[in-house]
Amino acid sequence: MKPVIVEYPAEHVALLRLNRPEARNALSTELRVELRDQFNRLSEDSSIRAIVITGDMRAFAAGADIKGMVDIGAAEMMARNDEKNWAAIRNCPKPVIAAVDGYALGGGCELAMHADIIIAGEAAIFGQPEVRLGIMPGAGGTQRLARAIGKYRAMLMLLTAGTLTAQEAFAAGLVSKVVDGDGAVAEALSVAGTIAAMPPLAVAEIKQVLLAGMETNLETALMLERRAAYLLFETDDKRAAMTAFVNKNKPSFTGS
Ligand code: CO8
Repeated sequence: MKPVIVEYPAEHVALLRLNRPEARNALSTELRVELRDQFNRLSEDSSIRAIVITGDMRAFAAGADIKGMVDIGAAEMMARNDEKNWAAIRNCPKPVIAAVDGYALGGGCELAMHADIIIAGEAAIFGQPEVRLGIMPGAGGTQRLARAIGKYRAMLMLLTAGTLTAQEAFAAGLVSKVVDGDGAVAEALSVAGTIAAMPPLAVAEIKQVLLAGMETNLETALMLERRAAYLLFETDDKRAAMTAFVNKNKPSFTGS
């Protein structure tokens, strides 16, 4: 069985389904390498404008594969160079939308937090329970969680292995939107379709500036924003979009 299933449910949209249901989509080395390869490929594929990543109804992903970590030490963890796998997702220039149903724990929660938008089914559960295993998050779980929900809620979750329901995660700022029943993937695809119909260069600049701006001071971030905003005035898609507005017709975008 392939650890990641790739589908193309709509024009310009790719859907990645984690496919280890028997292990609650635990992130085995094989699965991570496959995810890395897919993200590297989709990042380069100019026909793809948005990527949805999901698991199944029981689990988005229950974290790193604990069975593959029982007997390994620090040297082997370093040799695995898992950072390379995460970097492929982190550096993806296209918008990534996580559709989270069921458990998003440990590395699974970290994977969701690599996305730009998180759509949660109402039964989703988020947590970083690594402390229970005598370890801690290693793919952004302490840092991205604190940035998303603040120090005090993050500390409580991380130090007690506590979890958040979808609604709690939404209220805390970890989730973009909560949907009823099994509608998370459909909603994520709908959002992906909306983004895919936008001018791709504007989408790419917004993603890059928002993320880079969060890592720097406001003045520098505002300068980055202005530069990127000016740059977009040189694009064919800006001309097409504004001309279509004035002429009251529908533009199509080429990403140039
Ligand atoms: N790894 C391996 N196997 C898993 C994992 C996992 N993370 N989660 C579930 N499974 C397996 C179970 O072992 C079980 O297998 P089997 O049928 O062979 O016994 C099968 O999936 C089904 O699991 P359950 O019977 O437990 O299913 P439930 O629906 O009752 O419970 C839970 C689901 C709540 C998700 C439960 O399985 C659980 O608590 N899983 C572990 C969650 C966890 O602790 N995640 C954190 C892992 S550590 C991590 O992600 C970060 C590591 C960072 C390292 C540092 C890097 C630098």
